[in-house]
Amino acid sequence: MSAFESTPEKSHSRSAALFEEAKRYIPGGVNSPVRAFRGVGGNPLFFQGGEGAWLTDEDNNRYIDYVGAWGPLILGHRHPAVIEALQTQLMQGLGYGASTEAEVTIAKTICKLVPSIERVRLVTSGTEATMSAIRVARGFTRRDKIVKFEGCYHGHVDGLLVKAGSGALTLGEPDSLGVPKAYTDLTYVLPSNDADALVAFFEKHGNEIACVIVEPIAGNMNLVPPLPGYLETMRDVCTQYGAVLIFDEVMTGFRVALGGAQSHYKVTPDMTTLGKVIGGGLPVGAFGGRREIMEMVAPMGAVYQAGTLAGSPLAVAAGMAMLTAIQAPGFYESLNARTGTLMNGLEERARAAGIPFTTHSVGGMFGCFFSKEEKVNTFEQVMACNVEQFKKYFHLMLNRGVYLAPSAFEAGFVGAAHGDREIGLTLDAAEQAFNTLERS
Ligand code: KE4
Repeated sequence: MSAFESTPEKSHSRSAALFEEAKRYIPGGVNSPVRAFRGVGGNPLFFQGGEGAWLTDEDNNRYIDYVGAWGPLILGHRHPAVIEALQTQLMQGLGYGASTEAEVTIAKTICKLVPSIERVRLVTSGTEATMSAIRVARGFTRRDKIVKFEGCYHGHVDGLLVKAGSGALTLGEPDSLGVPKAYTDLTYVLPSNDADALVAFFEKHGNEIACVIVEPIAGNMNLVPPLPGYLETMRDVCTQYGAVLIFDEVMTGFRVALGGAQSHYKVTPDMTTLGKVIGGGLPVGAFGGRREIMEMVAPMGAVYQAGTLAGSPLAVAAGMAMLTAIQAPGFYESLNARTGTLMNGLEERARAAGIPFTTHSVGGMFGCFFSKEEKVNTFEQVMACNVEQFKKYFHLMLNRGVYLAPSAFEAGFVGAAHGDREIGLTLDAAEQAFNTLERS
């Protein structure tokens, strides 16, 4: 088929029917907003299963999957080692509300792979991890105010659903109904990737700050890596003013390198939050860090935190199978190479079609931008991208069997199951898509 022939529209009738029924029982018909396709238009897909790098929807359409359940499935769908670990655990039990050897094993593994984590506590989502880490940082410093950055997302914690204040005001404003102003009055929102603004802020407020929480590689405003020196500056000001530096590695942990973004950039935080990959696709989050900080956590210390299903034997079994597999020699070199091949191929094809397009990638994470910028490095530049062009591209790719994140503000994920065939098919689909888009 030539690069210019359009492919027949896929039928999504069963997904559409399920969506109508879902809306009768679930707000917006989905259990998490981004799944509703409001960022790209049209009805969301409902999926029946996955295998390797491939997803099958309820209308039996198959797609190469670059969402990977939003990051956890770095080995692809239904990896044999994960399935086997789950089957073995299923024969033992689903959970006890008491401790298991597996929790010791995964804690030891996390502390080994991320040396800045001397003590770690498992929870059941990234949100719980960031919420708990902030509480511990406040307990450790006896300070209340926190700093986050525009464009970074850390889960739906009240004090983090905050958008930048107007003008010079760095105090945040609620970014969701139901979040009391009193919460956001404790949250400063600073511009992303701006070391000068960070230093100036800390010179004025540094002694008030309990913690700074940052996605070391922003993955929730599409993918925007830190500018050279930015994380180092953040580390320095936190040390200077006694603020706890929290790297939210829920998405980047074990995704960009075996030791996460902190090992990739060689900047050591005081605390780290994790999720996604460490659960192997099941609900797991974690927060951890320096021993003296983590010993504040109940029952050892006075900062309370708890969870019925924390350390679930099933979730830990899946997570441990994944953490074992990613330690294979050459795993990340191979992942980096495949992501790089995909990004270079997309840029080449967009350039040949005269479409303004640029990418970022780190390890198995990538970001694609319909932008005239050489590289997109700030929240403002992300917001200036051509979102309408992305929406058309998303649907052109979907109709050619490639499932991208349904939002111009999300990162994409390459996993070990994306082989040469999947990358080649993706680039063929992209060539057709770029040649169909209007040159803007
Ligand atoms: P969860 O509570 O959704 O497990 O994790 C929250 C979270 C925390 N920190 C970072 C850096 C994250 O990326 C996330 C969640 N990521 C989104 C994807 N951008 C999850 C997808 C969704 O919200 O449905």
